[in-house]
Amino acid sequence: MHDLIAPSAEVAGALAAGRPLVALESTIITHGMPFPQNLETARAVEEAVREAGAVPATMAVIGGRIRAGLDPDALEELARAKDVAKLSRADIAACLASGRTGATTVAATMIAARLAGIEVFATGGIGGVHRGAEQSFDISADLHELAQTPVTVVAAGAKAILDLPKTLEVLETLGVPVIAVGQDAFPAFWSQDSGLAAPLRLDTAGEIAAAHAMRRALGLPGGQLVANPIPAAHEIPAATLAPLIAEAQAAAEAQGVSGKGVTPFLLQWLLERTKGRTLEANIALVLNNARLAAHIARALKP
Ligand code: PSU
Ligand code: MN
Repeated sequence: MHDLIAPSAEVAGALAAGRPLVALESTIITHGMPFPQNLETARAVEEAVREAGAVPATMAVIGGRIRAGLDPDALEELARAKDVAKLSRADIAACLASGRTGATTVAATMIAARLAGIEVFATGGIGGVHRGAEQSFDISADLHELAQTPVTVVAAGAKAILDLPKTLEVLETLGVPVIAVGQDAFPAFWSQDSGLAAPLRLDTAGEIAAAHAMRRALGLPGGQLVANPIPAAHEIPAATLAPLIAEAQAAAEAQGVSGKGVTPFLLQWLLERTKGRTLEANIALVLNNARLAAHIARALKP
């Protein structure tokens, strides 16, 4: 175990016993959802992982260490905290060195998972290429992390607030396998079908685990993006969201929102304009991803 990882008792026990683990991010708690839904969801996601036979490891930087697995008090403190740093690859070291508290994005959670020896990670959506990136250059570090850190990330595709064709192009350039689960289309977070074909399709957790193990056997750096469609009962049709996303985008530009602020701003805007429907869908898809990730983690064990 790396010195900078501080595992909870549950996570330490699971690692020692060789039990399957699933890493979970914390930016979705601090920046992705409002209180108290963030706390309720974080708890429910951990429980979904346990029910599916794996051990959850929610990652966060606290007191100069990377906590792998948060006890109930630490989880609640994080969910209530304001002004928590949003940590990606660029900021995790400075946050650790200063002893401040930070929440991990997909990129930082992948780094933490690798250090902890955890190969599977569940989240909602990954960061990607933002619309207007040809002007703003806003491309999430999540994509580059997928190219270099060997963790399988289960997400519901990428959010429709991003430029999905460009996101898929960058992932292809970086050599990241993008695997749609049980369908040919690349899912678009709140919707099952983005209208774009996914580069790869696999239908079972066992097949996804086998592909992960094969990359390891080949010594290929980088992970896999598993794009798991939102359950049908919870999806919001892309056509319903399209005009709202355009509005949100215009508002972000008008208000000069940039950098790390863009994703949280757009999510909050959509939550308000759909009266919480995007949040409800987000919760359902994260739970669905947590269950699949647990099955993949189990299938990776001999
Ligand atoms: N998807 C969500 N909520 C979130 C995020 C994604 O539904 O809060 C977070 C993830 O932590 C992801 C990050 O890694 O947004 C991407 O941020 P950026 O685009 O600034 O790289
Ligand atoms: Mn960005």
